[in-house]
Amino acid sequence: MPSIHLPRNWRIPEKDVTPEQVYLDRRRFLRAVGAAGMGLLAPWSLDKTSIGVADAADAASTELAKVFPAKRNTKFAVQDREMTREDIAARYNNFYEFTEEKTLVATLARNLKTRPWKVEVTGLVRNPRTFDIDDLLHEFAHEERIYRFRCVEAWAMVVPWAGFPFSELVRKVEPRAEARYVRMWTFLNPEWAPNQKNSDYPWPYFEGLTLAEAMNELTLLATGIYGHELPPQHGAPLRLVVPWKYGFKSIKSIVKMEFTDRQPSTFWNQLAPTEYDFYANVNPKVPHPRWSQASERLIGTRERAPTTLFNGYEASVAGLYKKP
Ligand SMILES: Nc1nc2c(c(=O)[nH]1)N[C@H]1C(S)=C(S)[C@@H](COP(=O)(O)O)O[C@H]1N2
Ligand SMILES: [Mo]
Repeated sequence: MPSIHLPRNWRIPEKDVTPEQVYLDRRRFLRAVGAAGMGLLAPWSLDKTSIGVADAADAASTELAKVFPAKRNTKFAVQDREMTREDIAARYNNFYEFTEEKTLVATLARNLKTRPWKVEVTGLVRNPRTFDIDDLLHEFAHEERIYRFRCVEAWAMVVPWAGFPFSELVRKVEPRAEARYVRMWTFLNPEWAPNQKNSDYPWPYFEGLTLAEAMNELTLLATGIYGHELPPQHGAPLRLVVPWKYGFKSIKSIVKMEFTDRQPSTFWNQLAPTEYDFYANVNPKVPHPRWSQASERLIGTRERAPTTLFNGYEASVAGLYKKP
């Protein structure tokens, strides 16, 4: 579609002012036109010699339009709470690599360069692989799921992620019998992320799950949110989402995973072991040493609501923690 310039969608200022539905309808329209145009209707699109540097962005956007919006999987819905408005969720972020000021993350994280981007999967697996993010987008069937999300700081939101089950990636790489955990790392690049040079945190951010947790049906590798690819502040181009755990487990902008036989140490546990444990399962009865976890604030509203065990996902995950 050389005639339609469609930049990366977080740079479309229009996105901020267009009601989400209009915006999505427009993307669906572009996707339909793109599909038809590549086939029969637009002979100029076959003229490879005209595809120059300027068209590379168009090509990337056309590819993304094949993935987003992903088809909603209605099995994963939230009945008792409204979805958080996109402009609220996208302006209230934790991404300490950039800043510790939630409302400034979106602006600073624009420096995150998400192409090219590789994700190395290594360790105790039969098929170690390094995925290019664009291959990963197409190799794994994407779906949309609406999840509750609960930060350890006692705020909560409800957002539509797009991505694929972590279990699908596990199946591809085939962990060896000894593998019990998976460890994950975020990028290290102080040129993009000022707080990686201005602070004494043990960068890069690292997290981990048990293999059973990674295999749970709720565990998602997300590449999108609100019907489009992840904007940088939400952890582009690939982040973890484990909705029954406190938000810090859901590591952003993943570059590497390692399957291992030992429980990995984690960023926040290393910094403050008495405050942030490896499991970090949402539990109203276990207060943080400095505040209660009994209730939570719903961002974008004036409401507080009671916290629920496993953030409302007890039926899916309680079995993971039953002593044999
Ligand atoms: N790499 C990285 N991942 C991270 C964080 C971070 O600072 N760096 N913050 C975590 C915390 S505390 C939360 S609550 C969520 C916030 O995700 P959101 O900004 O998309 O809502 O990301 C998590 N993942
Ligand atoms: Mo958090």
